[in-house]
Amino acid sequence: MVIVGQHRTLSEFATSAWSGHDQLDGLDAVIMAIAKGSYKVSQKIRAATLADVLGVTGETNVHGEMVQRLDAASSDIFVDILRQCGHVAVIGCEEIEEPVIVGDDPQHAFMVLMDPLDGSSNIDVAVSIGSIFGIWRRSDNDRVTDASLLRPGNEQVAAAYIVYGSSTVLVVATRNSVQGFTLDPESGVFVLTHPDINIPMECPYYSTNEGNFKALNETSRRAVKNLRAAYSQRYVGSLVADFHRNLLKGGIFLYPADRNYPEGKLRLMYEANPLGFVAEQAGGAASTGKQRILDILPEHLHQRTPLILGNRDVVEQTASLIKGG
Ligand code: AHM
Ligand code: MG
Repeated sequence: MVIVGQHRTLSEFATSAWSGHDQLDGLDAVIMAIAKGSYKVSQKIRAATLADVLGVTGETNVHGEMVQRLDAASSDIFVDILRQCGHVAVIGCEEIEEPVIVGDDPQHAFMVLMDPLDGSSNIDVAVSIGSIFGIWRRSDNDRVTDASLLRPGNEQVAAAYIVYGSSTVLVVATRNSVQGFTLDPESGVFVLTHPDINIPMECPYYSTNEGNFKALNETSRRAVKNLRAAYSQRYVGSLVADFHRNLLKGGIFLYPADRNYPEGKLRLMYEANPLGFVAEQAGGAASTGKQRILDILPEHLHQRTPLILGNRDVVEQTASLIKGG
């Protein structure tokens, strides 16, 4: 059953909200490119086992074609589609060492940083995974270099993520609002299903890897114990899926620095900044425990960070415990 007719489509929303407005002019094309890419990725995910794309890069499938891992395939899909959309100057990608420079004509007004397939441990076990995008506006007439992407998260003009779960949902945040769209798998069209998302004040859930408890320092252990005492635990192990649930239902995600990851595990530019932006625009917060995520001045593209993300009050309380307050 095609449900598009009853809802406002992403394309209709994008044209009215994200084109012709100063800072956001052209954002509609970038978001539509992301949506188109995510439809292709969602189809690949659904067909993955049958299509034999879960193997290691370098294998050959029955058609004699090289088999691509799903994360490499997703990266290629989004890079191609963002290049072609005509509004993106440079792309930074978790899967690619160096930034992909597209061009610096005035119309190439946006810079995109992305984790094309988040939740690597869940890719081949049929559990929800996602894609994450941070979007910056290029300063007019600036030449685009590898260093152009090293900007703090508070300069993002938009951020988006897709969760490939029991349904495929695209959430887009700008400084005006956070909107959620669900993919109609028959038509390939996204429709507005979650207008004006605000994170609930209540915080029923905390999401953290409890298996890491012994590797935490004393203050982080205290913070986790505090969460245990107050909330139910939910942990998918795909950041996008954990964040999406907490955004809609209320909750907090925590991945502190630990013995295995002294700088934290998650990536500042591809994961923490975009989801931190979404969280803040929805009334939540994002912190390292010591500072606001969006205030960090990045030193390199692939740097990691501790991350506390979600309900504002609980993020602040948890950060203060981790700081040793
Ligand atoms: P990835 O980008 O390779 O998928 O790694 C990031 C993922 C997040 O999606 C998730 O929150 C976290 O790693 C889970 O880590 P762990 O398995 O250590 O709990
Ligand atoms: Mg990831």
